[in-house]
Amino acid sequence: MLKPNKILLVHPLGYRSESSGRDVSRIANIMPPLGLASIAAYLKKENIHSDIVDYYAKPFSDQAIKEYLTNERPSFIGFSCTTSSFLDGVRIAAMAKSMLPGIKTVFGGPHVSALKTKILEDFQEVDFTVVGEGEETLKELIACDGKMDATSPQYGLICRDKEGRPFFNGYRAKSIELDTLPFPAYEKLEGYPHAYKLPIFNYPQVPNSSCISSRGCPYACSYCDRSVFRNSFRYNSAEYLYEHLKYLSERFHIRHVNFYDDQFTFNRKRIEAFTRLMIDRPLGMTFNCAVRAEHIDIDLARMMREAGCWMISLGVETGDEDLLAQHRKNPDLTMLAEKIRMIHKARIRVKGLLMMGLPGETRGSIKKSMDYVFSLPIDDINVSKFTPFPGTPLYEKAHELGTFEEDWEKMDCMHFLFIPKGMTKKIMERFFMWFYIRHTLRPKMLVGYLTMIWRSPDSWKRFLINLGGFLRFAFTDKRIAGTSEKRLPSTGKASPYPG
Ligand code: B12
Ligand code: SF4
Repeated sequence: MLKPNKILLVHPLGYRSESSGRDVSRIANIMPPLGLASIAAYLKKENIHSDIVDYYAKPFSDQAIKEYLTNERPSFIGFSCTTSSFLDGVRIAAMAKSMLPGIKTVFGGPHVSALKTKILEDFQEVDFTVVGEGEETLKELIACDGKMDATSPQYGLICRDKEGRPFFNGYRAKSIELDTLPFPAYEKLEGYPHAYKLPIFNYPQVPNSSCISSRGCPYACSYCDRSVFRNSFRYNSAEYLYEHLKYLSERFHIRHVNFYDDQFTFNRKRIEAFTRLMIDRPLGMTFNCAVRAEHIDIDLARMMREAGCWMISLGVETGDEDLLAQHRKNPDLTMLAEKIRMIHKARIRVKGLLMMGLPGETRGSIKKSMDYVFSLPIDDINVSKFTPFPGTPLYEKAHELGTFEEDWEKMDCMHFLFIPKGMTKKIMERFFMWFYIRHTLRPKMLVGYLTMIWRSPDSWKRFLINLGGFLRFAFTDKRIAGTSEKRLPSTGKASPYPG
């Protein structure tokens, strides 16, 4: 007999556990699964018991899951998946079903929200998927012990009808008001906060954490998957946000927070009020956030700095105006440069987020991106390899715009799976490496990294301990060090779509 009202929530790794120690991406940062933590807190309020297993923080968790299933016998197991971690979730779901045949598996997150009924068509291991935000839909699913079908009135859920055909009866009519949600159940993440680490050189103090204070983004960039929260913008009030940080500080002694909101400053009034609270009633905490250049000005930047803002990330994507116009709709590189200089003037570090390999990318456009970035006071960069994710406007057209190897397990922005017309993988890899080498070897950057010895001493410690892994990545371009990356055992389903 399985226990109703009980669910094990799992954050899969996406590849074999044995590779985790050599995964340069995991070495560089390990983030708490905030979606699962939010769901767990919400379920607790609704008297539904949940526990969380996070393979990112504890890669060798198969045994822990087996023991949990044997001892606790939950009626549900739920998975939070991006595209690259989805097949690992399917592997664990199969393992759970082989141990407890009656257990019901439910998947949520961007990958299943984007692909909707296709997931249940192709993966028998998956009983339900939740499209969009998960708190209320999962509660309803567990409350009726999974006895939902195509005739049930609930929205946001995909299940199979009596003939076994996947069925989606649409999005939920109303989104959650974020101030009604309890703070995420960080306490259910084993080892929190010390098991989690923000990206190296991205924080001044430890312990630190990531945090979310809004959902959704009204823009529609061609490479961005907004299948979960879509195009509205909902947010926590300044007061809620302040109380959230206070809670993190008092309960877990967090001293720095990285906001992963898509549009932290989209509502200027909210951030003004938040900065006032942080200035008037200081918590001794610093924070980072990401903004779009249109939504920052010098007064706001100064207030943010006074409130503890340490670093702001901005999507630059490319220094080529034609490419920008195609993919981001606001090709004003002059305005972007002004905003970057302005943030720098407000004494906030600037991180530029770039993407290489968008459709239309050429040698010329990459060179333009380098020249643009190196002409600006940008302190840190992140260049990701463009990947056409399901749910993005570019996904459907990817095969027309270049060659695309749709291998989900490798869709982690660290592999060039899409090659734009006129380019080759080899050229792209060379430029990618060249971009980072040129960036890092500039005297200004070298001095900047040196100042991190006192501005972020913990980062230096981590950097030196893992120097071998980073150098190997720089020269072999392999996310997971070794002769070949350890893949999941083949399910024969790596990509059910034409490649
Ligand atoms: C923070 C973040 C990260 C962090 C940490 C991710 C983590 N551990 O959770 C880091 C930096 C490590 C990261 C890495 C990557 N990320 Co990321 N990331 C985000 C970001 C900005 C916020 C995620 C978040 O916390 N959201 C807030 C919570 C509350 O929402 P949520 O997690 O989606 O959960 C809700 C629902 O999805 C649903 N749900 C989720 N899980 C479950 C489970 C069940 C059972 C149910 C019922 C429901 C459910 O309910 C939740 C609450 O409402 C999102 C964009 C976004 N705004 O969401 C991108 C995003 C998820 N990332 C993305 C990508 C591409 C990546 C990377 C591949 C590359 C990269 N950009 O670095 C890697 C892949 C890592 C991996 N193996 O999964 C894409 C995913 C696209 C896709 N289809 O895969 C997104 C959507 C960005 C985008 N717009 O394109 N990411
Ligand atoms: S890339 Fe940023 S601005 Fe563009 S749609 Fe995605 S979240 Fe919004």
